[in-house]
Amino acid sequence: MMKLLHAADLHLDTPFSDTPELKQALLSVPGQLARLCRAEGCQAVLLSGDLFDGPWSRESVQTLKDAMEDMAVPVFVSPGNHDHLGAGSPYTGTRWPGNVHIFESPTVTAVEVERLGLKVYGAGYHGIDCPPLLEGFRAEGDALYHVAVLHGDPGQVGSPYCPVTAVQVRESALDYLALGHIHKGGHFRAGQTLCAWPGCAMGRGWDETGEKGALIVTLDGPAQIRTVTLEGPRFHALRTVVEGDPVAALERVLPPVPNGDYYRIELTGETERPDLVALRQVFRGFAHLELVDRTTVPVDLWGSAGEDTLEGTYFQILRSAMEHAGTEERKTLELAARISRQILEGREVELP
Ligand SMILES: [Mn+2]
Repeated sequence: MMKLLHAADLHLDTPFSDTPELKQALLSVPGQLARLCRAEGCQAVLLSGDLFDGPWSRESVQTLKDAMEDMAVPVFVSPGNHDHLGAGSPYTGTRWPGNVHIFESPTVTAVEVERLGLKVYGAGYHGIDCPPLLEGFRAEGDALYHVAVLHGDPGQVGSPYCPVTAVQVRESALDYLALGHIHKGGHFRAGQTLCAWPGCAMGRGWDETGEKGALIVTLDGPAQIRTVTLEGPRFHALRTVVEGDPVAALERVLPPVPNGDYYRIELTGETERPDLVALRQVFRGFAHLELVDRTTVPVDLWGSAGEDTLEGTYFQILRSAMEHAGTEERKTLELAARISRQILEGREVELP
């Protein structure tokens, strides 16, 4: 059986201008991958590009090299759009450990690890975009296992980032296609081939929420993947409806035990304005808690109903109609009253 570790989109040296404390966390990712590789007994490692975010530091390059050496198995890298092989690339300008193979050709080439019966195909970006490299590609030869490592976009046909289609995947005759580029993990099967992308290795902001990590791939018959979450901060963008007690509303979405994750919580609903300062105090155990107040002040719908004014008569008519209406019609009448009230009070009209 063949066991592989697949990771991508580390984006080392991400600037983190708002959250500088995350620099060190991100720098721990290569070491975590090395420990995972050893603990799982992986026989090779596939790194599908964007290992660096852009301008790279010596410290990050050295950290990655040390981790790769520590993996002590063949490591294959396919540079992506963020870490392409153009001028100043860390891949061509510096020496890498002997077990590392960087796919430097802009077209697909292959390397065979004969003692493993493994043939690995790959290519590297030479600029910020890349043509569809798998168009017309087909794995060939008598190796036991055929895998490819690429930075490619499985989502859009016209993508400038090596678009990958289900037809290409089916025709590839690969056992496994290790992609990078899309930061939220995913996979699909086409023909005998499993195409998967792990997503980014660590969440770096509000657009990279939830658990992040790497994939353990087993090739023994049809390829199988298992996601392993890495240590590091997680971003959670959540929303809660306040009905009365805002503390209860937050307790519904926050875990019972505070942690160091990043939470951005939108408070919604029709309620008295929540006191954000007091709420932050209640939940001070959460190191990174951002509260966004999107609640609206309650509307006194029927306040003037029955008064001897045009407004009072109007609301009285709506209220009387509601008494004889069915459930759906009641909802419509209440909505009419609500919109009318919002207009009368000069508020923004909120449609459901
Ligand atoms: Mn990326």
